[in-house]
Amino acid sequence: LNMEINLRNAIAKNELQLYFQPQYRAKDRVLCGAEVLIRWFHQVDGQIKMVPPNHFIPVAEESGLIVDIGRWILRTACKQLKTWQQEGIPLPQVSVNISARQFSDPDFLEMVENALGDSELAPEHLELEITESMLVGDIKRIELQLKRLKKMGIHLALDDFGTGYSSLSYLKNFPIDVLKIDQSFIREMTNDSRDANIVRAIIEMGHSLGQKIIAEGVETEKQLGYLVGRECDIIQGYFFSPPLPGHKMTDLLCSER
Ligand code: G
Ligand code: G
Ligand code: MN
Ligand code: NA
Repeated sequence: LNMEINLRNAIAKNELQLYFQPQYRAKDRVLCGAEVLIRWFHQVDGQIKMVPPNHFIPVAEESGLIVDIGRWILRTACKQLKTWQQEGIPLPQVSVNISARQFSDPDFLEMVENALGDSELAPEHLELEITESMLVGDIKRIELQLKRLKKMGIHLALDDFGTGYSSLSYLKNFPIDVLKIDQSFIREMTNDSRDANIVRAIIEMGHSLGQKIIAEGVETEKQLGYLVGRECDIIQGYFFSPPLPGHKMTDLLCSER
């Protein structure tokens, strides 16, 4: 409850910050996007402590605060990318995590439209990350919502792919552009042939459905080599970069220009 009260004030107190984790095209290592990851720098008695998102996002979800926080995240991400574009240091796209509660909010589509409209960011520069767990329930409503987002020109990515409970048949009906292979498969891939085989199968299946594949949590040259060999499209992970605060991301964009 304490955390909920503190979190309620976090936006107003400027305690939330966007971090950006660069994503690179596997075949030529060209920077092609960034995932937005939230950080909470909570001030207590003059001390600043970083509260990790796995601690406060669930609290934000349960309390419903995620609707306001998620709106702030999306709007801030769109504005930041637009600013980089205007400064001549463009990034092709930002990818923003959407939580289940946000996605099922009746005003979600309008919120996304407003974030794009107010920032004047073109929709093709925005990707939304949803998870398999959000694809169960009212299938007709979900399908309609995804199709409307697609029609707006936004890209859709399925995060943590392979760890949820959704049926693969959804991949046939839902307009998903990108599969993000969960870190847990990448971690053991070069030690455990079962993980390597799952990764290979996800890449082949995704490609056969016209999807791009992102590998997350790539930390080693060996993992990168395997993924490049299997024609994985995009690489994200500590091998290239951890999530960076905005000013560090600006430095990186300038150096890659
Ligand atoms: O960045 P980190 O690895 O600490 O993130 C931990 C978890 O928090 C991940 O599952 C990630 O999806 C989630 N998370 C990070 N940033 C956001 C965000 O902006 N919105 C939502 N809904 N979840 C986030
Ligand atoms: O659930 P989601 O995929 O959105 O969460 C991404 C999380 O993974 C973030 O907390 C991010 O900080 C973390 N992360 C990003 N790259 C790596 C990596 O190479 N190794 C590990 N262990 N974690 C990573
Ligand atoms: Mn994600
Ligand atoms: Na993930």
